Amino acid sequence: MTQKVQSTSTSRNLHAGAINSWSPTPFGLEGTTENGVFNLSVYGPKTVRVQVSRSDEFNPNPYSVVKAPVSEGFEVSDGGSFLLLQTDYINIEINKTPFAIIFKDQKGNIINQDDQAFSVSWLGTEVTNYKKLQENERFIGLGEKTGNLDRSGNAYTNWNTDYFAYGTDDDPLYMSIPFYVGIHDKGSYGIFFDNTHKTVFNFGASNNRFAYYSAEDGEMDYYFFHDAEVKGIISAYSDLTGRMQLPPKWALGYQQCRYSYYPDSEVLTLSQSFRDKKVPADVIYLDIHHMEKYKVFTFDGEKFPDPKAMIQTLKDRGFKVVVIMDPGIRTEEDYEPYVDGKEKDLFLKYPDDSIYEGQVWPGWCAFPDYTNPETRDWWAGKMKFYTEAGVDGFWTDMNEPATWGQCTPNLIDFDFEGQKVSHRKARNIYGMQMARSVKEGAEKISPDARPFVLTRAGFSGIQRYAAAWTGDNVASEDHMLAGVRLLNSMGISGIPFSGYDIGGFAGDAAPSLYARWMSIATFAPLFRAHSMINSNDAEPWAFGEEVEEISRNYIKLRYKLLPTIYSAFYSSTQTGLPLTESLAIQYSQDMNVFDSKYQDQYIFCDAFLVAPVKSTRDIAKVYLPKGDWYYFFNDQHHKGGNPVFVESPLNYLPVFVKGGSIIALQSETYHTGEDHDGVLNLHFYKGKGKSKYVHYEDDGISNGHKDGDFCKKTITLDSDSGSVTISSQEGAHPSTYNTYKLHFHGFNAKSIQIGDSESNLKKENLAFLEKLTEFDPLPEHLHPFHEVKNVFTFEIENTTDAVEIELH
Ligand code: NBV
Repeated sequence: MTQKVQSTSTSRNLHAGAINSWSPTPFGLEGTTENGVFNLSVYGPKTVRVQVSRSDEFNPNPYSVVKAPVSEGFEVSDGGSFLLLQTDYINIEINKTPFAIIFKDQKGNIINQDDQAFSVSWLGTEVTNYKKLQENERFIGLGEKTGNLDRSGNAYTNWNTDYFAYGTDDDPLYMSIPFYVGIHDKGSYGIFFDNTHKTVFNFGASNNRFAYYSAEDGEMDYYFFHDAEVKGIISAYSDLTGRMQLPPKWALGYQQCRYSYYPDSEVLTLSQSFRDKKVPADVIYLDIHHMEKYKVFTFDGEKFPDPKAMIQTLKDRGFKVVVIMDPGIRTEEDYEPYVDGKEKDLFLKYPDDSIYEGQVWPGWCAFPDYTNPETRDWWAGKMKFYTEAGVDGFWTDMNEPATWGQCTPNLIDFDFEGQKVSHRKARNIYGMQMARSVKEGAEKISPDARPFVLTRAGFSGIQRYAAAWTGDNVASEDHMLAGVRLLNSMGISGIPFSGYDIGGFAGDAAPSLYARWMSIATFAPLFRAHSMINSNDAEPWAFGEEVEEISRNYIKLRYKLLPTIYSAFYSSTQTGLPLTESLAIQYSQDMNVFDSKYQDQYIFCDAFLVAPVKSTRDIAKVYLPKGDWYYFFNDQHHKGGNPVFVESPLNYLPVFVKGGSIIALQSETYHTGEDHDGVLNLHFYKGKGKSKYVHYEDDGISNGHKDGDFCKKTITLDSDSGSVTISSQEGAHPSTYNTYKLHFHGFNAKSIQIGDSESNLKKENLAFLEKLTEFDPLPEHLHPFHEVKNVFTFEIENTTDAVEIELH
């Protein structure tokens, strides 16, 4: 089909037109069309890039992608009416008249295709790629986006926005991740539109013909990913845009924040309260009141007369301090960072060379141009101010960038690695470059310590520099659940390390809401409570005895689970897969997982199915996908494929363990720097066939793991034969566990054979799961001891050698 009328006016759609010429390139092929140029390049068997431009050159985004195209592993040929580019996974047919692409799998199934009549088109400077909607197509991902798991029928905008107390359906928020996964009956694929301008993604909103993504300027520059499994697509995307680096272990502990804790005596009391009340915690944040007149790189002399001494006391109590940094620099003539930055010409400017000023907390401010490498270095150098006081982590806020009025003029100039572009192209990347500067600064100052940076704004690739949180949420039940979906969506989009403000930032949480939120966040990658100025106190003990007890128990559970969580973080650095996995990842062809009743459910650390439920509900309907499932607190076995009803009083969040899982727990500790008792509890849950868990340890803080100072063991379970193998240790780091206590769930056995020696199982091997909560009264039928059957334990010594275990 050809398009009959080709308008050249900017007020009507202009199609790229027919292919005029083409030739192979070292990485794929390129050519010209009636109205532009195109280039397809292969980045790997599962990843192909498509660029289409109206001018005869390309101006790619220098920030997101860390991979280069490859020159082998594909074939290019001329099929007559179409060109063919084939990798081991994808067959790409490029129709010649007009230019339009069809992506097929190896079996010839159409996985994704352009709407031929429009494929790549322009409307003025706006460029769009139209994709034919496939039968039963669902769309997931797109990073920090509110709304349903399945994004079909909706449209979203990417434009980094400071949005205080956003609504649970509002868009856009702080971060732009223009990557989504499409799933339909014939397969799944991913698309990453690497254009930093304001972009719109329409998944069949207000039409029944196509999905599209468009940018208000720049080029069509997208990467197409295909794999038989959604996991493979996410891995390919995160391979392209880079993966999270292993965070320091303390960042996985409980973190307490408030806008703001001050003066120093309050911070010290807070830290002591955690220890006195025996609530485990690792991190305390200093929000904007630590500064003098909100000026970054200062401490308020009255509120914090001796920050170094205060931080030292916190360290002695086992706490790390994370400090907030906003980009705005007060334009005050005797304020060193302003004077220095001005002199070195490092701030954003108008095209007439005068400094752009916007108003934020400190008053009128200049804004460092983090898209300029010199500015990034300069800022990084200034961070010594904090590290010398003992600060361990950094929190980059307001980096959309936010200014009062929320309407940054578009004409402002940004360096953009020398491309010299306007705010239209640079806004969405600004926050990520601030986070980058901060991460690089922390690394330069302490090359041996792993940095921790938490950011609000970002773009694709942000996972390389920082963890992310979902900004100014609200203390409501709906927000609690919306936050779970935000994290699940960010996980689909390459950002594994993320969290929400537990309890809600704006407003006052009801005690029950706070308790439930805490229990859900126990199973979130970033575990941080935060609340707004003038709101009620929001520490775990601020809501009465019951909530304190529930919070303490869940926080303790988090610390017991750290061996599993830390190992899952390690694994995510290798695969790019999320720690909180929407069910749509592993069970993408099961339509139930998209049902609004179940869409918040997720898998944590590839083992727990977490069903977030409002605190007002004491019975939850949970969908368990096909397979074996065990209710976490009493081991009750369920065959998946159906919904189940489970009681959900405040002290029991519905959590199930997937059959085949191997979970590692340690004894209670009150912060990550404290020693456990040396026993690693390994829990094996019977499923089907083979499964594995990679147990990972290192010193938790340094970069020694990059040079082999780690301890890694691959533990496999064969549920059918009842056998376990623990590999010999890889890496030189001595394990901190001298004993492994093995717990078998759902297996029937009379004896256990370890290596060559066989022992009959005796009474003392019958284990009971530890009680999760001491808070009474436990409903009788939920009593952890009630249903526990077929659970037995066995202790072995942990050595660096391999071990074979068989159940008979
Ligand atoms: O620095 C104050 C707050 C901070 O606590 C919050 O987490 C950020 O999202 N910040 C926004 C600025 C003002 C919020 C009203």
